[in-house]
Amino acid sequence: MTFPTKNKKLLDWVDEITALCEPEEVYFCNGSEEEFNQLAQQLVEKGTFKRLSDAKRPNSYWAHSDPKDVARVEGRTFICSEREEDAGPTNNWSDPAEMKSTMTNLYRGSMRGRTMYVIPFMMGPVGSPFSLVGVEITDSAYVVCNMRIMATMGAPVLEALGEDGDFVHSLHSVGSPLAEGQDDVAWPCNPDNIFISHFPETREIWSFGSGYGGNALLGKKCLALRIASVMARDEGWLAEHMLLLKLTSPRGEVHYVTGAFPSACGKTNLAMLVPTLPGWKVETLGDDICWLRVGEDGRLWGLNPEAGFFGVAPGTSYSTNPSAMETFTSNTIFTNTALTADGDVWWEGMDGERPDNLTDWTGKPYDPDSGKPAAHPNARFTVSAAQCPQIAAEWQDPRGVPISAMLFGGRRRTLAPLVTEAYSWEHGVFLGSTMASETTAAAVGAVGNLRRDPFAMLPFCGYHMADYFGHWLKFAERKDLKLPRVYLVNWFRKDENNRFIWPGYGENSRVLAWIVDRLEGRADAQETPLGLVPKAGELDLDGVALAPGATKDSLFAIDRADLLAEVEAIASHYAQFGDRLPARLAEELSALRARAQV
Ligand code: GTP
Ligand code: SPV
Ligand code: MN
Repeated sequence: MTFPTKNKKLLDWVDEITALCEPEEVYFCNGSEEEFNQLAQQLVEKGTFKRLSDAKRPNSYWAHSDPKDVARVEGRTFICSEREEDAGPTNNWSDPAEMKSTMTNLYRGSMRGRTMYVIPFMMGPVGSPFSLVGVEITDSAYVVCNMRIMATMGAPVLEALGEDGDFVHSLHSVGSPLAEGQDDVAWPCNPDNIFISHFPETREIWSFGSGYGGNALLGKKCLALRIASVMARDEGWLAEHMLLLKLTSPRGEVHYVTGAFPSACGKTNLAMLVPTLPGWKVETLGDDICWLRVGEDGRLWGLNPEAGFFGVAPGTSYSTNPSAMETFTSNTIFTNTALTADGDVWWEGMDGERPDNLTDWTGKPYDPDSGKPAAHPNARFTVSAAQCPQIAAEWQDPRGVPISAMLFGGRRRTLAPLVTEAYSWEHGVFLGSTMASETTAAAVGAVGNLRRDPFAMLPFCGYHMADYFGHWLKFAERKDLKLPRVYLVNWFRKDENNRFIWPGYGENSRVLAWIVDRLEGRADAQETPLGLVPKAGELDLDGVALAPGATKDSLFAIDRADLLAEVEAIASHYAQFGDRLPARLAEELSALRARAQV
């Protein structure tokens, strides 16, 4: 086959991987709709995809994975920097040469009997100086179909690549070669040999064994976060696990806001918020990743590098997230949701009654008495961002948009108030670096355990976490900058009956409104040990349905014993970084301890 590129690095690499992985054939993707349709049809014939009813959800597909391949695998994710200390205590590290040798053995012949797809892709809008080009080589047509939604593919990418342009080498194999005449399975994978490896110095990604989400769609977490965070450290910008939204107040004031929440903690929902407060408007720019750079005006400018959403399905309904529901009415891939008898998708938390005769996410008839959910808790939809009814007109502006405020948040049943404003940028870095959240189904492992997840980047920072804190702090040293204000939010406080106190979703607009009032100098705040909270009457709670018996105090009260325990928990979290922890953060901790003990 002749390839539509003269890029020597790419042609050489394709040859090298072809020789290593021994695919039956090599296919160079052009990103066209026709190509997508052909691959989707092949996946239907193989049983990987089921086409949904065209009357219900045109041009959409349902897939269900191997039950051993349902989420990111943090324990098998590696940062293979030259020096172990550069990966830091929060990452798995492996020597790059050793990892390459181990994985080369795994890749040898791993694509036998399969087609090897070459996907040139771009993260970031075409024409933006900030966009990054990668090439993913994969033996999964499911990955190709998802990548076409999540990234830019095709001619503009090859043009940007040119004859000698470089790209992030992103290699992926499901690790399931087929012997002569062997039948394929619907979801090939190799769950006992998963490796998601990153080589930050050479900007390479090697993924093996999993076909699911961030393990396999390598432009997303692997490139746009883990590799990009290292580039950002070296070049003075930020690559963050953040949503990006545009907020317009009833007075017409426009503010762009980012939000860093851990996986399955509310980014997509906040990005597509439909305000309950009259006159407010939210428009969406991104739901998972934001790259931030200093603009000529000294502000931080944010850009969503993704073209689509890979969003959590369970819990999504017309009452919680109507915009998401309208986004995936067509042209969508659903993975690990349940399937209805009439060829549509369903999941727990969707509007209305649970339909009868469901097929569960494992492909079997659903037994409602099993006590198990019909959809996997990490079931996802893959859909183009352009289909979102409230997408902001400027979402692909090559310059990005200027950020007024950054939110950090997580799931904490206690302690963290509904909203807290940082005293300063440095205090904001302290809040980000000490974030904690209960674990979710987005990663393999136990759910509901409180863990520190600094900046929601614990699984995604490609270098030493303490150096990353230092990188954030450096922005404060530049006196020419007009940095955004930082807020900590928590939609997930619970009462003694384990009920969420705050209704969340559209009602979160009340918190956004207070933040704009702060930015515009209209609202007063009150000091607490954790930061500034709204003064009495400054947060509009008129008509809000809190959990029975709850008051504003239930959302903001800081229990003294909890606070003292938190100080010690932060101290032990920081202890893992030793001398590498920036002095400023140790000072912030001392200041918190002093405020807590008053
Ligand atoms: P990733 O794609 O994994 O990074 O997740 P995310 O941060 O985008 O989370 P998402 O918005 O998909 O929400 C995850 C789950 O939390 C869904 O089940 C939501 O319904 C639920 N959720 C989101 N926002 C709120 C909220 O304000 N309150 C409550 N109680 N639940 C929420
Ligand atoms: C996350 O886990 O934060 C996700 C889903 O956004 S995945 O792409 O699988 O990482
Ligand atoms: Mn995410």
